[in-house]
Amino acid sequence: MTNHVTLTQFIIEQQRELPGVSGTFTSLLNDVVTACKKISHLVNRGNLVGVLGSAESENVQGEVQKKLDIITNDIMVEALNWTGHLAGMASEEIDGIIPIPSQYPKGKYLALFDPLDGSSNIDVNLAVGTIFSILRCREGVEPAVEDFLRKGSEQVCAGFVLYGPSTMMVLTTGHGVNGFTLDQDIGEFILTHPAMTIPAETSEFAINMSNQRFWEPPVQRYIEECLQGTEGVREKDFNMRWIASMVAEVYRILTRGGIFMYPYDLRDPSRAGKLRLMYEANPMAFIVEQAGGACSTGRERILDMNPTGLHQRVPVILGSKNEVERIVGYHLAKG
Ligand code: AFP
Repeated sequence: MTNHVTLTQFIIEQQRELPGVSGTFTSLLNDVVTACKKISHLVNRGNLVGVLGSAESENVQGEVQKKLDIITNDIMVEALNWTGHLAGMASEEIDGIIPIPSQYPKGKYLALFDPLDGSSNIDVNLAVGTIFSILRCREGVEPAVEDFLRKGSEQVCAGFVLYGPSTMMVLTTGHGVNGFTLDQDIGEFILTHPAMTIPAETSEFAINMSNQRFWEPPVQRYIEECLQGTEGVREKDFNMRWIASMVAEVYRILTRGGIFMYPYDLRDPSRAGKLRLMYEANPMAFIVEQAGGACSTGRERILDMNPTGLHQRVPVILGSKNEVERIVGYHLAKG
């Protein structure tokens, strides 16, 4: 019988290598895994359990919430708030920080999450996911917003779970990227994709083309050159994908390379982009860089950004390193 490595075993063995490790982080990760298994089950059951469709509410970003946005947020909070591993939480669905109820002990980590990314896909039965980011917190303090507003390069761990044809967890603790598949029969994530790496070259791009007229010249130039294919300066044909679910796009890039962009958008100068720094861009940037790829706003490495707000939006260009560097070069050359 094959000796499968479970996610818990993998993390315990990885943590053993590090000095002074208490096991708290492994336990915290198990809390996240428990929540994501519950979410996976609900997403899979869909309308059999009446969870699809819109709720009668908007989130802090002014977006109409799906019922599952609210339910999955509650699942994350309820799985994480009592275990004593966290000092506080922040969610894409909630305005301020989420404190740990006073009756529970506080831990030394902060968790930030997008409980159901790509939720507009849920009613059409396409891939959605959960994205999470773990930061260390000063011990013994009641965390304030400033404690969460730390550079992406300070993340202790980042991961996402893709609820697709199979449920996958992709994880980094700063020592490469590993992928685990949920074995539904035994309820365990099993290491199936060790040491994931993103090829430096690609001929596949993902961008919402309907926003083309709002892009800045460097992105216009890059996409135009891709579209010219063998007849243009790139001298090769490109393929396009757009799933409208960042977890699914990043997973594809981790498995076969590619470039994903939600660039700066001239529609509304007060909103630098669509994606949120703390819940989407930072964790994905950590994962992508750990897999050998790159992630930039076009002008700045995402992981170097000093966050200014819990729900700050940023332009995101990520994926195969050579392509990201080319687009950054176009920004530096001003188009
Ligand atoms: P939702 O969670 O509101 O569906 O947004 C998903 C997302 O943040 C990201 O996962 C997608 O890549 C992107 O937005 C899709 O944006 P468009 O709706 O412009 O295609």
